[in-house]
Amino acid sequence: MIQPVIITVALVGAEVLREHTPYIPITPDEIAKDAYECYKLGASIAHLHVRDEKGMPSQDKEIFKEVTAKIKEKCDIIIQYSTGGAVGMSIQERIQGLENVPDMATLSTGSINFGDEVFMNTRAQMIEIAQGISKYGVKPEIEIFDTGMIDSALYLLKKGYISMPIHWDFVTGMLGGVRASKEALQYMVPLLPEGSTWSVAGIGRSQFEIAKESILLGGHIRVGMEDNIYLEKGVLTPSNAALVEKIVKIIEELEPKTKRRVATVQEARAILNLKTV
Ligand code: KMH
Ligand code: ZN
Repeated sequence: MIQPVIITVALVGAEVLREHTPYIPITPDEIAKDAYECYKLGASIAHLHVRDEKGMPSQDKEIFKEVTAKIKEKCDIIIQYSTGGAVGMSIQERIQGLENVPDMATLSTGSINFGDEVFMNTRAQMIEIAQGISKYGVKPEIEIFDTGMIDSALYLLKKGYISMPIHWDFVTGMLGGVRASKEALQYMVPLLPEGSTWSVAGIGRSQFEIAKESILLGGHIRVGMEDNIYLEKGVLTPSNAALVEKIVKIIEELEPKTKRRVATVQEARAILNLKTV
């Protein structure tokens, strides 16, 4: 049986600036245009962060609303908001966009170093975010930057702050977090409760290699300029679409072996137990 691969595109993130690459989308129009181009190539989830008028990370619900409306004018890609925002933001600031009721929102179940700073998620903060997500009936995606974060999420599940079926995203290859390796996935995936779905993101150069491992192991994948700004060694990607195009090619090349192809938005909604629109 064909098992579709859901492609998430993480379009902008909070850390990549124009000084790193001129191609990072910043304005609502640029983000929406990128989302639509990626959708046409096969992406079915847009993982969204937004930026202020200076191009700096923001979690302003009005900017989220504008970006969401601009994307929805063009296509029905699944909208996933970041509740991670940028390091140093308060939890209330990070979760304000939930009021717009996106299809999905992220929930990181642990803290991790981001450069010289800490992306902070204490247990009380995780609970506050989980409660916000549940209040608006949004589906969480559990962000796992390191292995122990799986147990923290299972604690939230046991206490009823999140519920099955859980969708997980392993964000691999951050310095200080879980490695982007097949062995790491082989360790983590069996820890997930029956009925879970999961995807893998690889930071920096690991993006495509770990995506391949995920496809082979039955997972879904995330690509995009939030995680990686290079198409190949030393070559900046000219767009998010080019990254999606590259992963689609990889999925197609692996298809004789994996019997997997790119999921449509409708298939992704069914796999993730999201309501159909
Ligand atoms: N920008 C990071 C500090 C998420 O989107 O939920 C957090 C992050 C995770 O990107
Ligand atoms: Zn993010």
